[in-house]
Amino acid sequence: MPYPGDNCSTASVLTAAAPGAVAVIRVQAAESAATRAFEEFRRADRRSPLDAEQGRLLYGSWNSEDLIVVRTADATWEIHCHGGPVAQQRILQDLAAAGIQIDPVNRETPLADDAHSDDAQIVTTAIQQALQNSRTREAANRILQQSDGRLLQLRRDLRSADPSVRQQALGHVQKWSSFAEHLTSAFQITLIGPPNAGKSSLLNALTGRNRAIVSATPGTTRDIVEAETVADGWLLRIRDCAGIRDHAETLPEQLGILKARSSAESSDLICMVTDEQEPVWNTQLAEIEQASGCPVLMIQSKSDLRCGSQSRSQPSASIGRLAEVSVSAHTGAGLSELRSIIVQRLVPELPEAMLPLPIPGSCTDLLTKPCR
Ligand SMILES: Nc1nc2c(ncn2[C@@H]2O[C@H](COP(=O)(O)OP(=O)(O)OP(=O)(O)O)[C@@H](O)[C@H]2O)c(=O)[nH]1
Ligand SMILES: [Mg+2]
Repeated sequence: MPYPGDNCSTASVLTAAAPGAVAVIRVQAAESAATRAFEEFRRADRRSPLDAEQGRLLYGSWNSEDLIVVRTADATWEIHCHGGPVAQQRILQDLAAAGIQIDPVNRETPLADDAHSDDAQIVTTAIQQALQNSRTREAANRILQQSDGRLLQLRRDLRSADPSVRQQALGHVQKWSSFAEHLTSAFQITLIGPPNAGKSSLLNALTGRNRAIVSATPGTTRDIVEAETVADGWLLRIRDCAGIRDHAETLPEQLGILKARSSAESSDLICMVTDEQEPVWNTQLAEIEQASGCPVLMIQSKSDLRCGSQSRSQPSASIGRLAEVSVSAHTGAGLSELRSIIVQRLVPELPEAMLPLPIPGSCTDLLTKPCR
């Protein structure tokens, strides 16, 4: 889309009129007006929103307030600022001073449909809360994409839809609910395996932190140790647990194993770590694998100790089937492959860019509550 003429530059507040945590101001402006307007936007790297790629979040400040600017089309930007009226007003004044005409009352916003303003409020609140809770740029981007009115449109469509169409829409909510939920919360991954398999070393290597104690003494880890990392834009909370064996000798060891099993039960993914050099498999590990309600990924550790001719296609002697990835926490070999496989297991499919997503909280209510 070309830049509009100077006298067609406009700014509209897209969020509801009531004060909220975040306000979104859309600016459609001629190049000269946009240049003047964004003079107030400061970033350490001095990058201008006029040159930004579409969809990239630019963090910066405006009148000493932290905010985000995102270019959504050639000549259109969104300013995501504090939702208080004073903060919004100061930005609108600066935009007006730059020659941009301010739309009086959210005229064009899909979120301000008077007839269904309670629905609009639900969506606005859910998106604001989700944005506040998102921890990665990719997640924030996906949530922001939802603020273009698509959720309200779906709601409107559902009002007039027959029951089978409504059913389909609910199926859609179901299908993407885990995806949407993890835009604001971490995936839980549990590292399970026999003692000394290299679980704690793997936790440290994957998260880049010296979080868990590593030692050559089997049974070092007793309690659960967790740490977070981001892979392909997804937040992962990885838990390292006590090594599992069939005849635990002491009460602390038995309790540690119970905790490990319970963590595995509440996980989104179990990583079964076994040391190919010292294959150990036991009935408890087999039980955890069989009873798991989530995907199980087989990992061979300590690949640096393996003879050169062996590769990841070797079946694990202990498990009797293929390990899916071999890693070395010491050399880092296989770690990036492991990260990719973990993400594939957790997010096997991505929604199309234009799909409405059941953003956690009220959005799900909005799509599931009966239409008036
Ligand atoms: N060569 C090599 N040694 C490793 C690797 N990962 C772990 N180790 C060694 O294996 C031993 C056990 O490692 P840990 O990470 O403590 O194993 P664990 O599974 O957490 O053990 P427990 O907590 O006792 O169940 C230590 O001596 C580590 O240095 C690896 O990738 N390569
Ligand atoms: Mg350990």
